[in-house]
Amino acid sequence: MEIPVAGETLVMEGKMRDRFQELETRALKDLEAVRDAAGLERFRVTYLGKKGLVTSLMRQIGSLPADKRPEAGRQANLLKKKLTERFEALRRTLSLEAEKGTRRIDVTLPGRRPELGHIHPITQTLEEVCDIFQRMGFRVVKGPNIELDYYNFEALNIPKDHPARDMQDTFYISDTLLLRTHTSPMQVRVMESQQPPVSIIAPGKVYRRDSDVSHTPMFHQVEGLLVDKGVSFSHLKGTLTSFVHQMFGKETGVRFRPSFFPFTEPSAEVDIQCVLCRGTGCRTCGQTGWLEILGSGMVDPAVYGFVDYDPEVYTGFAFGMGIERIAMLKYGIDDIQMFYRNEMRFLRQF
Ligand code: 2NL
Repeated sequence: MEIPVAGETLVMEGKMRDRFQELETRALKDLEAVRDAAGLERFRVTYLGKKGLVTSLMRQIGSLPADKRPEAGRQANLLKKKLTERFEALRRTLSLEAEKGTRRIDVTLPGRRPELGHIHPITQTLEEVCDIFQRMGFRVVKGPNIELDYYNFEALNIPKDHPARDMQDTFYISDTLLLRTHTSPMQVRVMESQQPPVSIIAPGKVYRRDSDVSHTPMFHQVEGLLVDKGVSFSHLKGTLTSFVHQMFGKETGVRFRPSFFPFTEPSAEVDIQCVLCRGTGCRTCGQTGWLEILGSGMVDPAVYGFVDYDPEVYTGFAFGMGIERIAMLKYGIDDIQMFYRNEMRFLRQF
């Protein structure tokens, strides 16, 4: 570019004024072409910096005749002020535009929702099981987690020396108090308080001294009891088959396998066709094609003796299931401890 060279002797006022005019025109044209911070800085160095063109032109004023200097000085100051103002104005505009690019708000985006709490998968499963039985006419009863030894064991035909009472399995609080190991005690309390007909389910927490990959010291159970005149094993089969079909789908196969419980006779365990391999055999079902999901049986007449029901008049069936196990099968989870690690990434999925 054509620039007035520092040190060149300028004698004529007219020539000096032309140079100011020429510099201003060029500077404003250059400034107009500036698009970003880098261009702005180049402009500042070229014109306004210590070694810039405006400064160098100002230095030349000293070599003018004394009577021309004041006017030339005024011109120079005006030029510097004008360019500085335009430069600052453009700098503000550019920095606003840069900010727009990074901090622009897109008002069309959906808002960020606050994370809501939700029902734990075990509670969801517990409620689903209860809903199914409630629709079949069972009434929900709840009771204390700390129970009398009498309701938890004695009245359920589990006498003092029975292996199920082992210190290994039960959290005892005192000689007579314990953390309930099943929810049956509540059903005994109901039978004690009313004569048949009775049809109830007892959901809730139960406790056993067990903790490993397949056991937690606290887990959830739903137990059911139905006592009336003329209740038979076919009522048990029909009720539990209907439950399985509602819980796992009506195409799911069901089988009843002889078993033993101290409080039922006869007793049966209920298996469902493996939900993973659909009965062909896999790791989860131990190649059998079947999964055990609940225990059941006809209420042992010995139990009626404790609650003053006449075993010659009434019969009934009862069942019990672990909710963690049902939830694991339903959602395909292979580690029971997952339910109690409180990992949000796990829990959020339900
Ligand atoms: C299981 C097996 C069962 C019962 C629970 C019961 C309750 C009363 C009388 C008779 Cl009051 N029986 N409950 C009966 C059979 C099996 O549970 O595997 N639970 C997880």
